[in-house]
Amino acid sequence: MHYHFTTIDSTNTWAKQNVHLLSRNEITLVTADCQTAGRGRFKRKWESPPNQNIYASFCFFIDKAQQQYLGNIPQVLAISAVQVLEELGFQSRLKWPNDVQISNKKVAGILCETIPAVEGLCVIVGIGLNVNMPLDLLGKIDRPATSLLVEGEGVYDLQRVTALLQHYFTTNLNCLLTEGFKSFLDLYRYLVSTDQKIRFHDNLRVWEGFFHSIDSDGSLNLQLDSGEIRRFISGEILP
Ligand code: BT5
Repeated sequence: MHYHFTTIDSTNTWAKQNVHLLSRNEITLVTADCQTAGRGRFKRKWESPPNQNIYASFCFFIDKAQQQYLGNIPQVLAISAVQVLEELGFQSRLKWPNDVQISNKKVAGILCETIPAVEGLCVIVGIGLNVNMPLDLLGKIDRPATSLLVEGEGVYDLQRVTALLQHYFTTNLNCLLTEGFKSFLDLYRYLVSTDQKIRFHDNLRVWEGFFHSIDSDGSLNLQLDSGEIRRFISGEILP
């Protein structure tokens, strides 16, 4: 099932408000040409100008046993975006947990939300991927941002890029939910730069330390000055 809108407030918000329209047995894709209230994490805004970028939410149901992989779902969508970009000729990397970057500039961001459902959860994982966004609009964003147009050669077909993303994510999600994150761990560790001093916000307070490693479940291991290693399953590395 695929719902497409010319203009919508946010594809994630629409999906959350219309759970009854989402398929129980397959991924429902919700896309829009433009978002008037695109959302990032922590109530931040996602710039969503018309007809330039991909704004897509993948919606599906997981059962109780699969909930152990919830934190890995946005990571696997980020990996899928990297694979799409690679197929298009771009080398990208990840900033933990799931920002997609080209040359240290953000090209895609991911927002994963859930709603309680019978015997499990409805997962709504949204991605904004800057495809044909020009430099002047990117320059208005308060953190370094880029697009395929700026990094590559010319304009990209949004439908083709969306179809590629749908293909990779469908395959990867199936693998995650049946086999677990171990199949992605080597690639994820390769794509995320560790071994650096970072400031880290865990939704409660700011930590300073050394980004020691990625744990086997995809979480971040932060080494504090005391030598202690603390494991975080969510939060963000501060700029
Ligand atoms: C994210 O949040 O990166 C999640 C973005 C998810 C957007 C998709 S679009 C489809 C679906 N529907 C929605 O409403 N949302 C999802 P966060 O890590 O909090 O990053 C937000 C920050 O990224 C902002 O505060 C800006 O600094 C920056 N930013 C905003 N718009 C951007 C853009 N188009 N490209 C790059 N960076 C941007």
